[in-house]
Amino acid sequence: MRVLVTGGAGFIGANFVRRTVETRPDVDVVVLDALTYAGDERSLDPVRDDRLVGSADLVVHFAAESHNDNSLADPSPFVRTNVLGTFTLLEAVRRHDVRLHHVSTDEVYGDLALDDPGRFTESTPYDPSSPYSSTKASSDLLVRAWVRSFGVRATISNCSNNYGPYQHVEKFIPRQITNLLDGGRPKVYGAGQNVRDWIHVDDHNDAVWAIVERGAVGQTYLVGADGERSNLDVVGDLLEIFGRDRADYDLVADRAGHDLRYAIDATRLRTELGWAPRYTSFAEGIARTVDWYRDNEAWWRPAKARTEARYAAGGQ
Ligand code: TDX
Repeated sequence: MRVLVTGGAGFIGANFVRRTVETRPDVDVVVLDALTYAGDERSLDPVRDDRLVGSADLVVHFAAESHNDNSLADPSPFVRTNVLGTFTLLEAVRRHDVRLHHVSTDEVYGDLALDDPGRFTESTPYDPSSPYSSTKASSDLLVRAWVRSFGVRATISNCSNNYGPYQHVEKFIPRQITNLLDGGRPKVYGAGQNVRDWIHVDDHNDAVWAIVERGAVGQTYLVGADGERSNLDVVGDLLEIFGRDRADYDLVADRAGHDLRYAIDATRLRTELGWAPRYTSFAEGIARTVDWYRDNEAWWRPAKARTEARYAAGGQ
């Protein structure tokens, strides 16, 4: 089998590629990636001449602009990459009748109240809040329309917050780990009460393979590992790993429109496809992630200073 992975140099895509190459010797992987920080639709230019898609049995579409804070500062690359990029890919898989898996986010469903007993399911109405999540929601809707109108063989997954190795230092967990490695303090938006539903990136990518191999074309699957934690809980755990006081963090300016809580009900994925997460202990997963950042400073160091300078300019 030959798989084309868009965004294969990004966080989740790169973990998908590494894991696939390590565990599935029968699969050939081709990566299509802009190889710059700022993804843009040109990352999918090669698709337009069809050679890459035409020679693939499967396309897994990770390529996206993914950071909410960046989407607030400048939404335009999000529209180009997430909406036009997905459209471009859909037209290519349609022409060549190639199976597509589209990787998306739980943020398309908006947010939940802290005390809401409910969680997101596949039938929760779309209600995105940010420029980022609205462009991901748009891309999901394009995929659904191409399935219905043109018979494109596609599936969609909407996953909760990922953590693990190779995540950019702009994101919450790597930012705090690298601050702590530098002897600094975690920076928490608002009052730190926001809740995210954390899943290890390997568990997410195992779910992607389960959907590709056993999922129903046209279906959407929510991916989550029952990992709800407040941002203050996460920061407290990280501080403890570093032998620091759990209260040794700074509260900084809140994100505009900041989603309060995400929570995934992954019953369909678990019961219909038999998927289960292997990282059931957040404490263990996060400790291994801290070790990875400690051992791989050369990977994250180049982006750290400019990322922090950007946050500092915004009071964060
Ligand atoms: O320094 C920070 N301090 C802080 O308190 C940063 C960077 C974030 N936060 C908060 C904001 C969120 O409540 O931590 C939480 C997580 O923030 P992010 O890592 O920016 O993730 P989030 O906005 O939840 O979106 C992530 O999960 C869904 C990914 O970035 C998205 O691409 C994915 O779709």
